[in-house]
Amino acid sequence: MDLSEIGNRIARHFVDEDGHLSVEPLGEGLINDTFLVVAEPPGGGRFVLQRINRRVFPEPRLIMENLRVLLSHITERQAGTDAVRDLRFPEIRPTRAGLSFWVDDEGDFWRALSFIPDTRSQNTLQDSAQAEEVGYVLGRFHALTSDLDACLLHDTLPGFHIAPRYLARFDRVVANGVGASENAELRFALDFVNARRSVFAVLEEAKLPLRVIHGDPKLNNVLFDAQSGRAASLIDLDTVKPGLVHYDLGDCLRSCCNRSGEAADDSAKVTFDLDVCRAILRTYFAETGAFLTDIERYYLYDAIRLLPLELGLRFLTDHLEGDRYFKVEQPGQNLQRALVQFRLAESVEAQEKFIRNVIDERP
Ligand code: GN1
Ligand code: MG
Repeated sequence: MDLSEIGNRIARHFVDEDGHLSVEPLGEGLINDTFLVVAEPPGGGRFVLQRINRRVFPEPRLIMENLRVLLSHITERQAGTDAVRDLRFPEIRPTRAGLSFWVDDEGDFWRALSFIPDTRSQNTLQDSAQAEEVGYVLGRFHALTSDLDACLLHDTLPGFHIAPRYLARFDRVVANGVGASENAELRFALDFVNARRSVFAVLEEAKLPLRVIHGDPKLNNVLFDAQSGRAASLIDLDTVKPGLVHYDLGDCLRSCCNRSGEAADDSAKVTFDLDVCRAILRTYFAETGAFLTDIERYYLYDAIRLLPLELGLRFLTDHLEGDRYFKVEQPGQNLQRALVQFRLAESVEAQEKFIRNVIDERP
């Protein structure tokens, strides 16, 4: 049975009536399996069905608990504010039995979320107006959650974004003899990491405040309103947890400022777009200026350099380990993804002075 058929069978547990369901793959996530389910009347409606990758998320239950805490906090915070700019977030769609997930015969966790209509997502930015919307939505997310006690959230993915741990894992893989190769691209990637070993611990050693973070605010997790083009939502809330805002900003900028996209064919052409960075930071700071401290601001450059390096290292390690974490369509794809991130990190390094100036521009 293929995955869509399995999805179709599972989707039934999330609808009350026995009408026809169409189930199609949705999005480009590299971890979970995601489907759009369209239920014909009498049940009616559209929703998003996901199988949580248990190899990545050891306790999927915690994801749903976090989601409840987060959504109720945000709903409360948005009540009474300027509703025109309210962000929309997916709601949990329970099973027929009223549970927040369905566990199948294999022990896999499935959950359903409401579909946010009249929006679209993108893999590359079109213009600086969109960049401003991205900065707004991430800043607004941090502002809305700035008074949510981070201790109320579980760590759904222990070690996520703790860069020295990725380096330690890489070292273990390489120490096992994996990666010794004449392949020039692989050699370049291994040397690239080794030349930057001291960079990986910078954020962890900086004693920065723990806040509520999104964890994965890359461009295609921003939904834009289909009519107005304004940011309407920040989706993919599975990695929301206590962390450093630096992970979020670094991740958002490595995704948006790479105008060639994460899947660029020619990594040599990948650069970090300073204008996009400026536009995102301007609107981000406008939303977060009230609580972001000078020390947090000081370390933003380090985050902008670290996050592409970190993701590149994660792709590279997964390539060396046989593509067990990130989905691939063909062998070598995780190495190509790593090269894209390393070229991006190189472009960040080359523009350090300018990026620091942009960070220092006050809104
Ligand atoms: C993964 O599955 P997806 O595409 O939402 C990864 C992110 C990476 C991203 C790169 C839990 O996110 O950290 O930045 O791929 N998520 C996890 O595309 O590892
Ligand atoms: Mg994700």
